[in-house]
Amino acid sequence: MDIELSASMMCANYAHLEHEVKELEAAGIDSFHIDIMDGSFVDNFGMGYQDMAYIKNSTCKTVDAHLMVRKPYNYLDILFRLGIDIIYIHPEVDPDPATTIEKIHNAGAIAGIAINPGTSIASICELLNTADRVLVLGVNPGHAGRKYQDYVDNKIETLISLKTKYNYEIFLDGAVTPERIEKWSNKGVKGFILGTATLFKDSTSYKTSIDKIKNRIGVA
Ligand code: S6P
Ligand code: MG
Repeated sequence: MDIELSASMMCANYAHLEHEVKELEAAGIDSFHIDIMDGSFVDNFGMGYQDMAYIKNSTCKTVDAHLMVRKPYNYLDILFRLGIDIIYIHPEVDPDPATTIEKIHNAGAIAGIAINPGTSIASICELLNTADRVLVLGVNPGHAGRKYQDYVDNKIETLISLKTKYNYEIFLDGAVTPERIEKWSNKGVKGFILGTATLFKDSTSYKTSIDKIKNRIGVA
């Protein structure tokens, strides 16, 4: 089974970012996830321009930006300049999400739509034609350590059933535990954003946590 494990860098130790990146790489992480917030769409501020530049320049692995912001279109040029590989937008706060996705594609980046627990598939269905990825939030957005919303399970099942028709990959973000990785990877979910529920939970080393996940689902 080919899955992708991504580190949510908002949960890492900011005082030692370079060390964190290197340690995560050595532990076998596949990519880095960077949460960007505007204090308006969500009541928090995530990482900033300098953090993104620093992480992007410290690794050869892919780096994504999860834009929890209103009007994500306005942030794209800065992300293109930094060479961010994957950009997730929340369509419900973009006046024209299809144009934003087109602009991401024209810049050669991968485009994803992020959907909150309270966002229905019906409301974003047309965008599935153009998005490369769907980032399903299992928690309400804006903070690490939030409670998983069980009703999201139905949405993940529906998105799995539509994924061949529309040709996208599904990633899960928020309260991702080893149990959820096992359950959903078996059903066809491709990637998992690891935060305080798994990777940044306690003093367990990143390698031990990642090995435990990989052993559990039977990948080397
Ligand atoms: C949530 C954000 C996430 C979190 C991550 C935290 O708004 O998009 O990327 O940083 O999910 O993980 P956890 O395990 O603390 O929920
Ligand atoms: Mg995120």
